[in-house]
Amino acid sequence: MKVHASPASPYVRKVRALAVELGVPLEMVIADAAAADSSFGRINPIHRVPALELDNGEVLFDSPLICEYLDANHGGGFFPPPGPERWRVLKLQALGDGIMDAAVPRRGEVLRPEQQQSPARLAAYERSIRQVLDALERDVDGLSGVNIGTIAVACALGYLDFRFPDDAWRKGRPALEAWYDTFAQRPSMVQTAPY
Ligand SMILES: N[C@@H](CCC(=O)N[C@@H](CS)C(=O)NCC(=O)O)C(=O)O
Repeated sequence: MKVHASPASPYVRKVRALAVELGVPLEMVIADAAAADSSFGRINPIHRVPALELDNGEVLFDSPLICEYLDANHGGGFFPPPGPERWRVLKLQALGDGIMDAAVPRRGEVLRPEQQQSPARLAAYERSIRQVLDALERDVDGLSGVNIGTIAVACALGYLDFRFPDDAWRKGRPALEAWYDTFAQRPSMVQTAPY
């Protein structure tokens, strides 16, 4: 199996970290999802990474789907079965992905020439990130175990460190900081650090 990927993408990291946890070998193919020509559209018509190319040529995209596919076909355990624990873990994944959904376009916005940047959009991205971080700090006990939720949150925090080190997200959030410092030492996180 191949994952079409950018080594900086937190969504890609989530897939790769889960694959390491599951012990599934994944070949990483660097893709230019935003390429002006349409070549990547033959892999993923949405033009986003990650995209998982199966050995039979079929392609899956959107990181939650890819992660669930890997879990279902390679041992499982990172997506609980239907029931309260599953909804809790999927909600955690949504919070991690929510940070990514704000931080990735925020990065795009700050790369635009300054006079073209939208202060309102930047403020909205920053507010989402701040409020998710505050929610995680309030309910840090929910970050127990290793599952798709805790992996997603760790990848999101790693992306903030990578792209927005001046945010100092740890300030005022000691419980989240302590949790992340431990989780970030997992081999799945160390081996998938963004670059
Ligand atoms: N919901 C998607 C989001 C994926 C996504 O936004 N990936 C970014 C890279 S971090 C991308 O491919 N961007 C290319 C573009 O927007 O042109 C997922 O979970 O996989």
